[in-house]
Amino acid sequence: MFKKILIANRGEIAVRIIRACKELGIKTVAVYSKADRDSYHRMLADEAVCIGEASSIDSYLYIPNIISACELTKAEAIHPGYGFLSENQNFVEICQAHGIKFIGPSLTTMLSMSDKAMAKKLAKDAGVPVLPGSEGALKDSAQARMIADEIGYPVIIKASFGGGGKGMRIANTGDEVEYYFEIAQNEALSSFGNSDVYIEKFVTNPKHVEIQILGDGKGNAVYLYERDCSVQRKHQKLVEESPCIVLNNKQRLEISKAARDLAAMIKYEGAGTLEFLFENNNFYFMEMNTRLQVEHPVTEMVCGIDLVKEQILIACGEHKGLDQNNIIQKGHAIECRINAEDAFNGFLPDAGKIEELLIPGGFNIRVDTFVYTGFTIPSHYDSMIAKLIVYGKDREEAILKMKSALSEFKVEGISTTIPFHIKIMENSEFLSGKYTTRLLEQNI
Ligand code: MV4
Repeated sequence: MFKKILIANRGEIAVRIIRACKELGIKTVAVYSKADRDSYHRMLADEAVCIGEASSIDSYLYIPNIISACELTKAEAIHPGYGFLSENQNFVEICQAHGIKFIGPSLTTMLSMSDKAMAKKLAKDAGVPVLPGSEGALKDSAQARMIADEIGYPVIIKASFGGGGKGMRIANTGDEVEYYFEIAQNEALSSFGNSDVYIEKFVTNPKHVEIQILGDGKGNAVYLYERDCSVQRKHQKLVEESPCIVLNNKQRLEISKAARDLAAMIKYEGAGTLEFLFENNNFYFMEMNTRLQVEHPVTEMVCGIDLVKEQILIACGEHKGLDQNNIIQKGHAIECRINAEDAFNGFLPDAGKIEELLIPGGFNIRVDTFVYTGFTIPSHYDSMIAKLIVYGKDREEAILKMKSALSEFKVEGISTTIPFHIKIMENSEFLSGKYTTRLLEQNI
């Protein structure tokens, strides 16, 4: 087992990872920026190293200082959390060169999945359903138009190295394809440093369903079922739940097994997520996230498995073996992301001092956070200040529990998305479970 792990992250996820380490008897090293001096993750860790200025570029993304902190404290492994360096291939290579274990997939796995067009090819090879479209990157706008004419409109042009919705263009005609092709290429180049784009059929009103998997890096993988992440605004998820209640068991198993097969085929190591679109009872693979995700607790609650502990056990090679028979999805979990934003004013971020904080509690209510009464939220980072996760025997109980917990949750001094979440929990489309990614643009 590792003796000491450095957590290359901040906020609630740093706290979450430190807790898992403590339970495994592993010493922890926090890194923090000058803006995070009073942050909870710094206080909780056994050791803490300041890695630079407030701006992420100069601290949480600054590889030399993170490696130095690791060598200084003799930490053997780095957990990257999500965001920041979690999917940075350069960082994985540098960790390797310094003899530090990166807790996550291998460099080659990360490389193949970072190219979405290549990931789609691999998925197809593993028997995972994908949308019709170009095989790999497009050569020119004429080729784009030809393929679009073949598969039919609407189509979507996507950046091969994109993700999270950036650099996507929807085209309804051949002229639009030709017109958007260059725009998409330029946007891809300026956003992701690579101009490759690919094209596929556009699904107009899908659910965003993803499958959590764990792999041992030797070709064995298990699935931990699905999360419905369709409540999004501008590609930011707001609410996630498991199970996705519109799936029947046959569909659930089919898609879970397909995801597991892809993970096994690429000898995936650690925790990963395969994103799918779901419409008219069909699944289509989108991309794979090679990191722990924000919404992982939803899966933890329904499967009763600590995903961060699993990641650590797999990374240190002491895992007793992944067994699908031990993974049973039971009950219903919902997560609401509590952001320091004014939902009724364009979701404008609202940094500042938390004058008073009252955290809800009770049976099967979990709050993952790093803020406390008197804490000043730095303006330099993500606006998420807490995740409220509830578990119930069924969806109805989970929703009632969520409403009750949201009404208990008091954050004074700043605006939060709590009132907005209460509205979602009362929305008829949400209550029906049939809501799609267009819920927020069409309702609320
Ligand atoms: C799509 C799609 C429909 N058809 N691809 C969004 C983020 C990225 N992971 C992929 N995304 C989508 N890809 C095809 N072929 C719909 C989305 C999508 C979306 C698109 C536009 C505006 C909001 C959206 C919300 C969720 C998913």
